[in-house]
Amino acid sequence: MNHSILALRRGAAANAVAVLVSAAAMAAATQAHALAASSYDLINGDNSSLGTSLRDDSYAGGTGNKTVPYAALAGGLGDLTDGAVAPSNWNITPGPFVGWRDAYLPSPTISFHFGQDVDLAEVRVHINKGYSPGSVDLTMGGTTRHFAVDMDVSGAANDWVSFAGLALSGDTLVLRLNDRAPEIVNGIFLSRDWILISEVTFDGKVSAVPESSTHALLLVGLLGLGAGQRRRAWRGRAAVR
Ligand SMILES: [Ca+2]
Ligand SMILES: [Ca+2]
Repeated sequence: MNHSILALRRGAAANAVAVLVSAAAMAAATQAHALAASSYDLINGDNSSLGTSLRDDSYAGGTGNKTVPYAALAGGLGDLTDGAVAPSNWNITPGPFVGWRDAYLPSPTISFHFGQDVDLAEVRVHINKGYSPGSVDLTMGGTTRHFAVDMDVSGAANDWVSFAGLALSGDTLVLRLNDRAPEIVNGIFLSRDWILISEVTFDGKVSAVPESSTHALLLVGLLGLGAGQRRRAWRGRAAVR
């Protein structure tokens, strides 16, 4: 009688461990973290009025000529995902920026590919504050989220804007940077005739798959615990005899 209670307690403990293992595995799979795009497509940036490059200078791994303004670039990665954020204004550090003139491309659209289905929670865009879009549209899996962009233009030239609470799922994100009308801010005329950005980052997780390897591993773990319980229960009975 005593050993069967003991075995039962051991079984309960093993089940508790299994539940903990399961919760830990689920948490690891479901927590949002930085997601990397596998490639992106865009219309290349332009050269500045100073003749410096506001093109996607580091674009590689895809098709299109990165040295030609407004050339179609596809299938590669470049300035927008290289981890480098413009440290200063475009006339001092033009290289990190990709910029488009509204006379040629007022609302540039960039398609980011993830290579698998992801659940996207947040997108951050690093922007030159004097040349920001008026708003953005984020489209994924047939759903579009619209956000106004309102950046304080005082202080440093660059900052980032977070678009959070997206709850978008799919394998491709289309980011549309909408044209901004000229305006006067704090008595300063802002022509808004360019949009300049230097980096785009993503937060989310890979979408859940029904037959995941995590579940298969958990099943193996549970079977192993069951075998251990049976062995211990048998040893308990042998010792009492
Ligand atoms: Ca960058
Ligand atoms: Ca550049």
